[in-house]
Amino acid sequence: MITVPADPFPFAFDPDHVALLCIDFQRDFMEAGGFGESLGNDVSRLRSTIEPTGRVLDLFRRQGWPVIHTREGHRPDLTDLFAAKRDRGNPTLRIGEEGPMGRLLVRGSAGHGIVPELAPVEGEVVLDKPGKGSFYATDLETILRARGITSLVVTGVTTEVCVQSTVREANDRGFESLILADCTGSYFPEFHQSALAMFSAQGGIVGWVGTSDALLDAVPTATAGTAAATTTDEEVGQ
Ligand code: C5J
Repeated sequence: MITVPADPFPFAFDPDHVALLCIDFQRDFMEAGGFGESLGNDVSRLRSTIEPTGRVLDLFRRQGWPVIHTREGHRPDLTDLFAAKRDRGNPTLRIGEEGPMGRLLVRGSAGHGIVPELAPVEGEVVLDKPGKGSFYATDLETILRARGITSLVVTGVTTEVCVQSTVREANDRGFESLILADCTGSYFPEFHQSALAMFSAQGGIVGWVGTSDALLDAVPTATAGTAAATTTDEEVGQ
């Protein structure tokens, strides 16, 4: 077992049963001209997550531990987009409309892709999801159970939206999540802090909160995972 200092108490995981979740590090949320900016957000607030997440990704790749990337978005014909989601808010552009990086939050457009710094490599799962939670309308649970994964290290954006939905869904399914504070981010710093506090409150009611450094320090350099290579989602390539 590997034990990582965390709130509310150390997070212990078996390296043969752990996976890294990289949630929605998409250009549409992280770069100018995307969906996040169309909603009036300052997307530069998410950029600080890239460097530490890159170091955690390197760790998982070195160890041979599974990595799963998610992308929020919709079919080009928008048949999986509820009106309730399409019409919410007062954006300059709506989902499916043409922006500087192609159609907003539509699979296959440039903006839907993951930022180049954190791009998936061959053998990593890329999971497309129409909602906020990564378990909703996806085969994530099947993928995790088929691999015997019980522990999740969670990174991604935004903390109080897709990360929060996902870790709550994971918790209800019996998975244990370590959410890395510096590898998650929000357009609203106060929401980031509040969401992290909610995860670890009440004895870890949703999960554990730690940092990339604490995780990196806790993993012995000689430890090599035995997990086999992951499968790539064939439906949509990066
Ligand atoms: C949002 C997400 N914020 N990935 N999506 O709409 O958190």
